[in-house]
Amino acid sequence: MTAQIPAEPFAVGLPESSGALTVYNDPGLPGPDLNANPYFETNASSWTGVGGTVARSTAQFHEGAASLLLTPDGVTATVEARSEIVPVAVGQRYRASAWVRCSSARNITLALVWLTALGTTNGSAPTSTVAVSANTWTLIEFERSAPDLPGITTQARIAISLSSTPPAGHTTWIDEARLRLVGAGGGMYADLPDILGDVETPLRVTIPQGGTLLDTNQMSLMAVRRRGTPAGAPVLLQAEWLTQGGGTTVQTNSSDASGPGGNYSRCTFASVDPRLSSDVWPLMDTPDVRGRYRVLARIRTTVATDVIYATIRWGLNAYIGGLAETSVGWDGTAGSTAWRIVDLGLISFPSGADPGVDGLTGVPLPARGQFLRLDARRQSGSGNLDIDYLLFVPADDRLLVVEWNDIENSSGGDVVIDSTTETVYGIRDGVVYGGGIPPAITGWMYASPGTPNRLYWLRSVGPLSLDDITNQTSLTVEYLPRYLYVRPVAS
Ligand SMILES: [Ca+2]
Ligand SMILES: [Ca+2]
Repeated sequence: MTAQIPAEPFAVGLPESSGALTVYNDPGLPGPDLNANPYFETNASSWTGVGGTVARSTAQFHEGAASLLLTPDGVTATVEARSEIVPVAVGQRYRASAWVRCSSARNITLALVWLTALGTTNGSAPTSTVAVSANTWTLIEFERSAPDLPGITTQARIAISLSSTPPAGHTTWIDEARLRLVGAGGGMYADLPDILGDVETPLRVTIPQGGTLLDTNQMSLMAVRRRGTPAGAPVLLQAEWLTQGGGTTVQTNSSDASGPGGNYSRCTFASVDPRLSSDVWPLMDTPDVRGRYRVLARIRTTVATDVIYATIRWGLNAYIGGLAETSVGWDGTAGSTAWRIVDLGLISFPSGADPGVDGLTGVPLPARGQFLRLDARRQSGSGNLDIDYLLFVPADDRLLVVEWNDIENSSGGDVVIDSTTETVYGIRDGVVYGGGIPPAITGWMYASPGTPNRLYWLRSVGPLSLDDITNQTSLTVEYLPRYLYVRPVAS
């Protein structure tokens, strides 16, 4: 028998730092490339030609110094360059994209082919066909959710094709041919490194050069998910993915909105609610779906002084309940036509009674998504309401809102959200410029060992806090590992 000797009579370890974590303002950014060879810089591996040949080519390139050359055999009806097959998950949304260039003006199609575990195609593949000019690089890009019917989709590949028996002279170059998971690109969240210790610990979050946050009316929101697989939580619902209702249509691409293609919805109030609705969402039934979420909408009004109200309604298959209306336009003192992220209130997945766990085993039960509906009405004015996306921020753990204009200005300095001392302050050259009135909601941030910790960061929220989709924030997260009794030797 060996005796366990306490290493040191300390219950607190040495300070740990995450290093700089970059959080992007756009929650729709896709994650890393899922296919192995999108750029063709070294070879043409992982790609197959059908009705023609594929080979690496340095004659043309959109990225780096090489691309994939697809040469039709001149006799096959549909000629295709196919990627390898990669795993996907039902209900998750994927972005397919490729730059293409053809020796002749013609139509070129990008397809996202869903496959079962057996490798058989699952339903018709969504496609996007673009008429390209001769010898001109053109981007083809779209997003789609992996379907769960009629079979189970577990794999996918992308394919670039030329139809109508292309002649051999329709040589086509392909570059940056990518398949990516939407929302996995560090938009509005950062995953913390494994937390040391054996109990939860408060976080000190520093935003270097964060003094730019201290503009009048600027507010930010921080929250944490630290159970299950945080990446499995429902987060982003783009307006353009939803069923467009009364007086509401998807608008052509705007670079200041999130998503490819037509990327926001415009409500002209020409007819009545609902403005946007969704069948059951998300499609995944997992314990990670469960929870209370704060629903935020990225919106703008085309006339600054319009008085507009919005509300979210939800239920199992149709709406059975709703939240109080929220004013999303003119607040009576200041108005803007810029994009803002406004709070519509709290909802739960699932709605109604939820045991949470199997009472016999304690194992968390999967939870189902919900029917969702956004209603909006114009109380006064003449303009439109534009809706970019709905965002679901976990609200059943820690959640904090900072009103930066209450903080003393340390222009050019850092700002700190310090849950160890429960203060928010500006600091420059090691000198504290002072805290102000406490944040509106003070769920100070904690992280836990033994589970993934995902920190949500919404740089600009609230009715007067203008959101720039191209913005990003650098966060440094520090903490002291905490132990129930003693700190082990290895820490
Ligand atoms: Ca390339
Ligand atoms: Ca959008």
